[in-house]
Parts: sequence; structure tokens; C-alpha cells
Amino acid sequence: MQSRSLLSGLFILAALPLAVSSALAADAKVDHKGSPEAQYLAGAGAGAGKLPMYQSSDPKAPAMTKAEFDAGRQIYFDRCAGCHGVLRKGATGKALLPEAMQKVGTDSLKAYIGYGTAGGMPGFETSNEMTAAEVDMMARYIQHPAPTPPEWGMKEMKASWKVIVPVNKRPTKQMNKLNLDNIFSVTLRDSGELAIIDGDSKKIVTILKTGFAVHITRFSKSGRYLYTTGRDGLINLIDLWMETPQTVATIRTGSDARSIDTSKYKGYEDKIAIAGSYWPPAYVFMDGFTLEPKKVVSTRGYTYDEGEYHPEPRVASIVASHIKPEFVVSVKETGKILIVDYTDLKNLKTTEIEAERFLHDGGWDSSKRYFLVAANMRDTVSVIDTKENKLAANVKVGVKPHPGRGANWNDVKFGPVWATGHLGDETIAVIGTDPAKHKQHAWKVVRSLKNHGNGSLFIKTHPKSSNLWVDAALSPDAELRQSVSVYDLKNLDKPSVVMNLAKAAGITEGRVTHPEYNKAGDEVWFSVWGPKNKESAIVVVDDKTRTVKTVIKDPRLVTPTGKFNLYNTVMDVY
Ligand code: DHE
Repeated sequence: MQSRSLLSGLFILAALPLAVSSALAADAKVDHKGSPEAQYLAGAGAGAGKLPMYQSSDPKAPAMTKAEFDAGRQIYFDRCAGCHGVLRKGATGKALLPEAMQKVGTDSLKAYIGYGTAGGMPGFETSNEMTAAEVDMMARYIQHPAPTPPEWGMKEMKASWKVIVPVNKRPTKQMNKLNLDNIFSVTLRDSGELAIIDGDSKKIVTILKTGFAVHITRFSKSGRYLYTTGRDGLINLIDLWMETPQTVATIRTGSDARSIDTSKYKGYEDKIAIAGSYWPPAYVFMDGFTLEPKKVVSTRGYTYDEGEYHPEPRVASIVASHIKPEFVVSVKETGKILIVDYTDLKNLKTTEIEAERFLHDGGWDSSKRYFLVAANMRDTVSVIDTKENKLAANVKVGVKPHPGRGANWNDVKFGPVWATGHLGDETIAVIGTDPAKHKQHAWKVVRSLKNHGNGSLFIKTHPKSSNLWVDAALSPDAELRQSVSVYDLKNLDKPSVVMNLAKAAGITEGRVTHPEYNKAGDEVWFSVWGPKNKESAIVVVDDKTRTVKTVIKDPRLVTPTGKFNLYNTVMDVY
């Protein structure tokens, strides 16, 4: 296929490791069903596909009925926009503009979409994500001009905003007996729900309806409120003081979103919430107690390096500073970090820092002065000094770093360090983080550990632990993606011990991901993320003995992914 080689890079996508995709293509034994690789890259149902749009017609594009076009638009937003951008102008994946797509033609496009590419796109037909008819429809769809989803401004946000329980009707003290510091908020990805689990008894306290495929949970500084954002931009504010925690306000801040946080600085605790959107590309300040939208700021603009205008630079991670009244907002496609002072929203002061393009996820160093964020498509970790408000360093790491919030420890040789795993190789990069007392190691990769597989999503340790836990959740090898590596932080020259936690939970299909410690730092919780219609579980491991302590199973635990311990999340302990 001549056009196949011509186009081998056409659909290169954000985060799927090349080795994973090659393995997917090569290894017929790999289980593709409900493939999280495809879901990871392509998202799972942003809300933009549901909104009314103008459909323009191009006489050179292949024919489509209105029904096909509408279905194609929904599939595009659910499966493709995460990487190629809502406007198809390219984001972490390549641009898919109609003129270029028409040159490729329907047959070749069908082959790429159906079988995937060496550049990293999963095969949507081989993974059963799309039927042959849908692949054919999508091959035609992307030859048409991309419809633009509507903007979502203050008017739309206000219209979507609901206060279900007003502040004066909420309890004045905690009405339940939960040890709130040790609760876990667990994303039930494919059921559009959230489980609140009591970390002490390991019992499910409640399951709450949320936005679609909630991405993250963050908690207010006081620990009373829980905030989630769905991929569809629906935010839930949950009051943990109620007898049974319940949603007290909701708002839709956009149609495609991933990040949320709240003010942590002294005097501003709980007061201001901020949410970032992929579409429209913007961040929004809200009242922390009611979610009333206060101010929306667009992130459209120019790439930091080439000065090219980008129409949809998406908001990736947002963190709240502990040392200043500021939020740190990562803007993916332009490669900028915005440090936004929230003390005066009317006269907003923002420091714009040139970092690196394709910013994604990240966390604080142990001093909470430096924010380390992965620029995954540039194999870089950008380090932001939030005291001086400037870039401290861009550190070259392995292929497609993916830290979650990363892991901090005091290394026996190198002093304070922070670490990330990688999607695209088997290494774990350990970076020195203490320019004051260990200057020679600061912002350098001081160790490179070997993980049990590639496709790592999350890594974790705890100040009270001497273990480091790393998953390989997107490995194409079933044994590896069901296993985690545990390293002895006192002896990192020793190889890791690899534990298959899915097997320990009696689950055959599924992957093990997102280690999260309890407050005491003596247990580490893992999700065994099974297919939607099959069993999943949460495995609690005793950190000291490295043995399984409890397996939490319940038919309501549908596709658990991220888990957030209240205390560790509020205090940024990781
Ligand atoms: Fe995530 C964090 C974006 C796919 C589970 N993910 C983040 C953050 C961003 C992001 C920007 C940082 C938020 C912050 O800290 O403010 N994720 C994206 C994507 O764009 C991508 C690649 C595709 C998509 O369309 O969503 C994607 N993510 C996934 C998944 O498939 C995962 C594994 C399962 C799921 O639930 O969807 C997943 N992402 C997570 C989790 C975090 C996260 C659990 C929070 C990590 C933490 O410990 O803080």
C-alpha cells in the first residue's frame, strides 16, 4: 500500500507508546476488547458531540446522509477529538483536515482507522471500538469540513448552574461518623459515577451520579467538599458533612474537560474553585461553596516556541499553590504555564511562563515550591518554580512521561527526588529536586529504574513508606498490565518485585492502575480496571509486608480507575 507508508505518521497520537501499538499490531494474542488503549487516547465521550452544529458541505467530500454525519460527529468527539483536536487542526495527534484527507481517500483511511498505525493509533475495528460500517463512516466523515462546536460562555454556564442544597440549608457540623481524612473517592469511569469508600472499614459509603467518565477528584482545603469533573465538563460539588454525602451543586463549564482544583492558600481555604476545559479552551473561576461561575478566561493564543496561532490550546493539569494565592494552569498545545493570582479576579494578574508543548499531568516536589509537569509528546518534564514564578528547567526524560502527580522521596544518594514512569518505554526517571542543598543533582535525571513493562500510567510512594509502586496499565501484555512493580527505596540497585494484583483479586480481564496510599501511609490501594460488563475490584496492599490485605468487590464498582485519598490529595502527599 503506497499511501500507507506515505501516511505512517498521519495519525500519530498523543500518548500511546509506539512499542505498545506495534505490539498490538504484531501480537494476535493481545486482547483488544474494550481496549483502554483506545479509550485512553481517544477519550470517552466528551459532551461536544451532543451539541447542535452547523454542517457545511464540500462537493469534493464523499456523500454522507445527515444521520451518518451526525453519528460520525458523535464518534469523532467520543473517540478522536482527544488527540486530533475538536477542530481537527491537530493537537497531540496530527491534523486531519479535509483537503489532505480527500487526497488519502476513503479506502486508505478505512485501513488506518480499522487497523491502526505504526505511529501509535490503535485499530478501532480490531479493538472492537467501531464496527466495519462505523469505520467506513468515519473515513468519509473526516473528509468533510470539521463542524465547530458552540462556544460556552458565562450565559451558558449560568444557565447550566444548579444549587441543589443552598449553603444555609447545609449542615453546620459533620453529620456522619466517617473519618473523612481517610475516605477515598473512586472514579467509576464507564458508569458515570463516583464511589466514596471509607478507608478505615473499606466499605462503600455511597455511589453518586456524576458527569460522564469523571476524570479527577480534588477536595477543598478544609476537607469538607469534594469536586469532580466529568469529561463532558459537568462538575459536581459534594458535601461530605451530610449524613450521606451528596451533590449540593453542579455546573457545566464546557463540553470537554479534565481538570479542577480549589484555593488552598491561608485565608482563601475552600473559597475559589477553578476548572479547565479542553473545549472551549478556557478556565473558569467559581465560588467554591456554590460553583457560581465568576470569570472565564480563554487560553487561545500562540505557541510558545514558534509563535503559531493555535485555535484550541487545551487546559491540562491545574494545581493550587500552598505558598501563594495562586493556581498553576498548564496549557497543552501552546506549551505555556499560567500562574494566576486569584486575590482579585477583576484585575487578574497572570504570569505566563514558556515551558514546553503538550503539557499533560504533574505534581509538586516535596517542598511544594516546584511543580513538575510532563510535556509528554516532547519527552520532557517542565519544572516550574512557583516562588519565583519562572521556569526552573526542562528536563529530558524517557518516551512520553506520564507521572499522574509523580512520587517524592528522600533518596539515599541524591537527596530529595521526584519520579515519573513513561507510556513509551520501560524506564522510570528519577529527578533531583533540591537546588538549595543538592545543587549538583537538581533538575537532572539521577536514576533511571527499569519498570516491569511500558505503558505506565501512575507511580506512588508516601513519606512514611520505603516502597515505590509503579503500574504498567497500558502494556499490551496481559500479565504485565495486571502487575505492579514495587521497589525498595533504601536499595534501588535491587530490581523491583513484580506482583500480579489482578490475579490476587481473582480477575482475569483487566488492568491494574493508580496506586494511592491511605492517610497513615501503611496501605496502598490499586484499581483492577475490568471491562464495563465484567468484574472489577480494588485491591488494598499492606505496604510493609507487600501482601494483599483486602479485596473490595461489589457489582457497583464498575470500571474503577482514579482513587483519591482525601488527606493525601488535599495536602499533596505523594
Ligand atoms: Fe487522564 C489526570 C488528560 C486518559 C485517568 N488526565 C489527567 C490530567 C489530564 C488528563 C490533563 C491532569 C488533571 C489535573 O491534574 O488537573 N487523560 C487525559 C487525556 O487527555 C487522555 C489522554 C484522553 C482523554 O480523552 O481523556 C486521558 N486518563 C485517561 C484514561 O484513559 C485514564 C487512565 C482512565 C480514566 O479514568 O479515564 C485516565 N487521568 C486519569 C487519572 C488522573 C488523570 C486517574 C489523575 C491522576 C492523579 O493521581 O492525580
